[in-house]
Amino acid sequence: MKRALGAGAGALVAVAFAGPAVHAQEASTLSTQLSPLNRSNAAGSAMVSLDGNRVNVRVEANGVSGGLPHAQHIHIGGANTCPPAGAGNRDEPRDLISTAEGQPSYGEVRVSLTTQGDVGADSALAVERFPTATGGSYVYSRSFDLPSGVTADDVRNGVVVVHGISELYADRAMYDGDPRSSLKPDLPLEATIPALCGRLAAAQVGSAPVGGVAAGAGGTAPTELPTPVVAAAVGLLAGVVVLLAAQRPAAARSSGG
Ligand SMILES: [Cu+2]
Repeated sequence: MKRALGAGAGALVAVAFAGPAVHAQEASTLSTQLSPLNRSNAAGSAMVSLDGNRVNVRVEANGVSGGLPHAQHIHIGGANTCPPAGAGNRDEPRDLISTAEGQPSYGEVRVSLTTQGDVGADSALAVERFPTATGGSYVYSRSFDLPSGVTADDVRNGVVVVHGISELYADRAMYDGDPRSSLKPDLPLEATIPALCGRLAAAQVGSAPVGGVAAGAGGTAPTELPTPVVAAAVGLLAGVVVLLAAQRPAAARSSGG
């Protein structure tokens, strides 16, 4: 009886190991902290779960222009990184980095993180289908199939960019001002300028989930919504770790994490 139980547990561990062992270099969960660009005073995080061509993307943004939509994308190409200070080479006293000026760093829009409908590059400026930052923050979560021509490997090199800063020119509460968008001249620069940027990387096992714990400062309702989901994921992971630890010699347990 005990022997049968042991074999069963062993099989379970083997199943748990199959994913990571086979895809050792293909992380299925990516994450990044989003850093402010163009003095946006914003902060955030992004997490991308990959399952073949299917992805779940979660973006949390705080301190972004309130009551306004924020275009957000996975950019792929260029140097696969966020633009450094000084990347904006326009004749601009504040050294602002337009979306176009950032492209040598993060490449072009390949996935549009819309709330519904198309997620391809054609939806890059579909303003009505991007999340609105009620109260200056939002949490976005959506599962979708990658658009044609974009692979999971592309996404592993992706950079998440959130756009829109209304505080730069004229009325601070709306996208306005004279400077024009580098993407679409009939839009103000404020509507498309990068506000947050983060390069996706394999999520580290044992690290705190991105954006899940350090959300105490704002305490806004949208921030708290997905916590149970994160907690469930962490709980599941912890269960696997405990299961694995139980199968190892005692000496090996201290190295977990
Ligand atoms: Cu973008």
